[in-house]
Amino acid sequence: AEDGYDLWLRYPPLEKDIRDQYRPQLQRLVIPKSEQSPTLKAIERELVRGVGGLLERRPVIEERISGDGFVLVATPQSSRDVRAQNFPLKALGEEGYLIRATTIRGHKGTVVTANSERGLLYGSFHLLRLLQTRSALEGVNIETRPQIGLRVLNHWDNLDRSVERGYAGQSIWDWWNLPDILDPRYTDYARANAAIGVNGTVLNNVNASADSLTPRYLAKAAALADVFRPYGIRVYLSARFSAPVEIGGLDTADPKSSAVQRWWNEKAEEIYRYIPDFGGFLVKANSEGQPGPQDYGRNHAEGANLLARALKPHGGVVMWRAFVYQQDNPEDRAKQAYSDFVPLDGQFDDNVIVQVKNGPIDFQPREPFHPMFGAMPKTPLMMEFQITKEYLGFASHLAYLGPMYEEVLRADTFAAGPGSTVAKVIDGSLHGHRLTGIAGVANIGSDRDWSGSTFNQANWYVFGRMAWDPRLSAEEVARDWLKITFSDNPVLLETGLDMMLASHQAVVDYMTPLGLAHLMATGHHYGPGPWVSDLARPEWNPAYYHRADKYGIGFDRTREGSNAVAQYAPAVAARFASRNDVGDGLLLWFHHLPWDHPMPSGRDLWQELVHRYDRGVASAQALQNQWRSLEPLIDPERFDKTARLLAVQAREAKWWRDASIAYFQSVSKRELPRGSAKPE
Ligand code: GCW
Repeated sequence: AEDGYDLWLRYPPLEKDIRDQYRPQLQRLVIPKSEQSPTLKAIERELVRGVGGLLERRPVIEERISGDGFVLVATPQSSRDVRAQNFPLKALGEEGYLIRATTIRGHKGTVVTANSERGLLYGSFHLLRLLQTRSALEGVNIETRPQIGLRVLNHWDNLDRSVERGYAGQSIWDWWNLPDILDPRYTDYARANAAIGVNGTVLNNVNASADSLTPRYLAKAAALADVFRPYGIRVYLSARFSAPVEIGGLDTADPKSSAVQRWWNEKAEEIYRYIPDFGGFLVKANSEGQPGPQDYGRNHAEGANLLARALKPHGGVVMWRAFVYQQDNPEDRAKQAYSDFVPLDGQFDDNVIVQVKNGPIDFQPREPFHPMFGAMPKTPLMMEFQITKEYLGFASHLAYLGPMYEEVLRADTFAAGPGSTVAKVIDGSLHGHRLTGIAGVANIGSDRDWSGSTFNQANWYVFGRMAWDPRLSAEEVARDWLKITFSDNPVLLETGLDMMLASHQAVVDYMTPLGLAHLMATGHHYGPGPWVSDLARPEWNPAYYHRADKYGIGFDRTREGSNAVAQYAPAVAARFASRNDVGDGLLLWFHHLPWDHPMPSGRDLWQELVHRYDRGVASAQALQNQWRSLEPLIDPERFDKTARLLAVQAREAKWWRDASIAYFQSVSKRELPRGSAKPE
């Protein structure tokens, strides 16, 4: 059944004409030494399954190439035939690969080669992707290596199997039955991630329980690490800063205490006994009530280095989060992380990487890029994207996040002159860092389709693809995904692409248009709540963000306001500070403007706001209609579930619009513009 379980590892028979073209090219599979290596075995299993399924004919497994139509998967060390070809592998590093059509000893075929078995793994998945997307093998010549080193999923999964901000069931980690029972799903999880190049996973929530570092749980994490290892995936854990007190019996977690340093050193040694290739720690400290170094009057660098020194002898890293803002701090929340971290540039140990959310507040439908990107040249910074849609309609709404990721990665920080994109900050090229990373907060759960809907899978997929190559466009990734997930029917592709590429802006329009942010209902963040203004922490109130009153709306972050613009490089600051140049998308993020402010459309601000809400609703309805038109091209199971979700989205887009406009109208006291849709 098409229940979505297979993700992008679907290998149904290709169209007959395409299949017939491929068959002679993929007759025999040669993977030297696969008997000894779990990774090579995994490759062989995948290729047999993939080629066998797509072409409805299993390739023959051979020791040595014996005829045309071979696929040789080997490093120069494992195959003399590869060695003899002298492929240019130097530039491919540890994980890159080369796929090339070639002739060996008179036989025509395809070689997948690399410097390591991990490279072979990624190359083999790429070969399968070529078939899934019906790309020609004739003359194929692909050379690629990942631009970013650590490409990791962050699971906000708790030890009781609940998932913070998870909307696809329970955690897939069955802690109770681990380590003895290994759900086959763990292997499929590893396959799916390897197929898109994800090479790390943080198993537990950043709001961490110290229990995850106890022997009982380390044994469970080790069992998962054993499953993932052949697929090139390392395990990391979120560490609770106060663990030395909670599970270590110490009376302090102060980084300056030698007993505390000793405790972490010993803990690291213990962890590496369980998991010899353990990746390291992810830490949320002094953020939203979590313990941290500031509890002892120490700063983030002192806290991060404490853990980094414990991991250092074993090769582990600390991913230290910059998502911090304090209770009772009067500073604009959008400025606080920069204020805390930028002065510490140069003070972090070399195995610390600071993990920064894409924007300065919190995964809002649209935010400007975080001002820390480019502002800490001496410190490696990694990106944190959210794949789960906490603020974008959970798993129910369709919002393809590719365009949002692309917008952020391509944003120019001007940190070292024009062209200093966020992508170049995080791939290390701008400031010459070797330690590089990108994290995605997973949208994975125990649901049969992993992510709560078919289209949500595309967000996991695009995260992986862009982590490998941040210069990819959202569109080309969406096209691949549609072909793999459904088919390459041109109507389906055209309509599907339209839907995906319009969907994120649609959500922005009906939730937080024109650069507004954080208008969601309290706590769960589902549905509108712009009227909320009485929460104890002011910066949790939507009113803190929109600042709407009789005269106008928006957050003034110019010099006259919070001056958050000054945290950006001068060229960027000047653009953001200008009402005319900032652009519609972020207008009210940076400016407080009167309701009658004239917009480029000829409407005034109030009319424009209403127009955007209407436009969002219209887009949500369009998604629904477009999908309906595809019914004959899609299997009933996935068609129906998606159709139902799109109906929910269209209904809730109206809810968002009507509630938001009703509220803003009660403040602005303005008439609804003529021609705008009447609230229902
Ligand atoms: O987006 C917010 C979420 C919290 C989350 C926090 C964070 C894990 O509402 O649930 O906590 O961000 O990123 O730490």
